[in-house]
Amino acid sequence: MPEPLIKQETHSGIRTLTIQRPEALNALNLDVIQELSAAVQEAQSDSDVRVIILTGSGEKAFVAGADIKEFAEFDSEKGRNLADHGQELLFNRLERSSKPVIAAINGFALGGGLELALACHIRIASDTARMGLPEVSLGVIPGYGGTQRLPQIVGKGKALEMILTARMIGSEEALSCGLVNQVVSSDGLLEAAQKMASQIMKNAPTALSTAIQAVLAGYEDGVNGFQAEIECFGASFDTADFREGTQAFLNKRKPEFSGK
Ligand code: DAK
Repeated sequence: MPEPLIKQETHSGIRTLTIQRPEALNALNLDVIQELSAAVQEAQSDSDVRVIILTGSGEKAFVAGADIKEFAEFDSEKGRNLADHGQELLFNRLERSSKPVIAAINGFALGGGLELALACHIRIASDTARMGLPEVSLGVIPGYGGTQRLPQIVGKGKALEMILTARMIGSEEALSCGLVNQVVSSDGLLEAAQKMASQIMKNAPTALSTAIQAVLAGYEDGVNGFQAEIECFGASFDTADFREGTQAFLNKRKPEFSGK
C-alpha cells in the first residue's frame, strides 16, 4: 500500500490533516487535491471532529504551489476546467466548511499553497514561513481563488502588489498586513494551532458553523450579508446549543454543547 498523501490524526476533537509529499515540498497535484477533498469531507461528517487543522509535512513547506510538472502541459481548456473543478472540489469546500479550519503554515506557502491557506478560516504561520503568489512569473495567474480571496483578506492594494511582483513575503510582513492571524516559532506551531482550536471548541458548534455562513454571505454575489445575518441569527434561537449556552450561564455552570 502506498503512503497516503494526507495523514489524518484526531485528538480531543481536533482533526489534523497533514499533506505528505515532502520530496516535492508538498506541491498540489491532482491526487493531493482529491485526497485532501475527501479528507475534509470525512472530517465534516465525523461527529467526533470539532475543528480541523491543515498543515504540510516536514519543516520546509506548507505547500510550495500547484505541481508545476503537472500543470506545465495544460492548455487553456484544461486549465479552465481544472480551475473550476478544483475550486469546487477543495478550495470552496474548505472555505464553506461548517467546522472551523486553521491553516498551520510551517514553511513555504506559494501559489496554490497560499490559495489553500487563504481558503481556511484562520492562518497561523511559523516565523520561518514564506508566502507569495508567484504565478505571473510562470506566465499564468492564480487559479484557485487567489485573485479574489487575497484582496478580501489583505485589501486590494497589497494583494495587487503581491500578485504583480510575485514577491514572497515573510511572516512578520504577513502579520502586519493581516494575511496571517498569528506568528509563532516553528517548534510551537502545531501547539499554537491546537490552542486556538481548543479555545474555539469551547463554543457552540451550531453557532460556529452559522457564524462562518453569515461571514461568507457578505462576500457572495447578489447576497445581502446583513439580511443573511438576520436569518442566521434567528435560526440560532431554535438550537439546543442556544438553550444549553443560556441555561449554563444562568445556572453558573460550564455549557455542554451537543452541536444540535
Ligand atoms: N511543483 C513541483 N515540484 C516542486 C514545486 C512545485 N510547485 N516546488 C518545489 N518542487 C520540488 C522541486 O522541483 C525539487 O524537486 P527535485 O528537483 O528535488 O526533484 C524539490 O521540490 C525541492 O525544491 P527545491 O530544490 O527547489 O528547494 P529550494 O529550497 O531550493 O527552493 C522553493 C524552494 C519553494 C523556493 C522552490 O522550490 C520554488 O520556487 N518552488 C516553486 C514555487 C512556485 O513557483 N510554485 C508554483 C506557483 S504557481 C491551476 C490552478 C492553480 C495553479 C495552477 C494550475 N489549474 C486550475 C490548472 C497554481 C499555480 C501555482 O501554484
